[in-house]
Amino acid sequence: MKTAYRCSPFPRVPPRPYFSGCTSTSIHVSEEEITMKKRSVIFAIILTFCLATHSFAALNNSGFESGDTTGWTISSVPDATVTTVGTYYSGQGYQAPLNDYFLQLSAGSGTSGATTASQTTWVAAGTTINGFATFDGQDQLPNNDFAFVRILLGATQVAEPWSKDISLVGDYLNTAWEPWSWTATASDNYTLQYGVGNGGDNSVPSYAGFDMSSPIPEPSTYMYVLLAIALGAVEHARRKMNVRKQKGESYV
Ligand SMILES: [Ca+2]
Ligand SMILES: [Ca+2]
Repeated sequence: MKTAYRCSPFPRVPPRPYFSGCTSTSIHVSEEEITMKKRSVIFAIILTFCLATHSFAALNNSGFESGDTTGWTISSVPDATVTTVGTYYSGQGYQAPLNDYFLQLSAGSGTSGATTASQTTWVAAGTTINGFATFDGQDQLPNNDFAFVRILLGATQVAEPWSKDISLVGDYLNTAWEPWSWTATASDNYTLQYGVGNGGDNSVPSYAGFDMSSPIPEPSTYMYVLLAIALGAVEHARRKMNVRKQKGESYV
């Protein structure tokens, strides 16, 4: 049978000096307050750690909804066009897949490189980035114009989650909007790069379109938050038990 002795003359755990004299009521409130404060601090530390290490630092103007290329670094070849549009027609009609605007790049008249738009940001391990891309091929083989979505670490390409060229879509043909995604296996400062270029010669430039929404933290993030909540609850229970022991409560 469970019996509780709030002011037991023979406490199982020697009371602290301020527990003497049967002043347990006022002491009880004080200990609970201390426990709650400590629990809150621990909980905040765990949450801060989780959010700092497992959430994605969103790209600036990722969906081009500012109506321009704010936040993006542009590298273009001669005669290239870099613009944000809402609709566009070339063989088929294109409309922004996400909200009102998307980025449209043209291959210009260069052959040694592509027209690109790049942005570097911190990506936590396990985070997935999603987007949409389309290739509007204006040329014919052997002039193999191309377009891509690449992930870089510095100058090193670590992934190419989407790419198209004339050899894949056919002469003078284009694609609908196509989804792409990439998941970081390690945390680092990655560069997301969109591009389109000429192949073979420097004429008849092809086009490409790009759009994306704001990245969403992976389910793993929520798992860590749940873990933090669980740890907070365990810590609370442990401290509550300690308070009861100090007051000499028995649960035999
Ligand atoms: Ca958009
Ligand atoms: Ca071309």
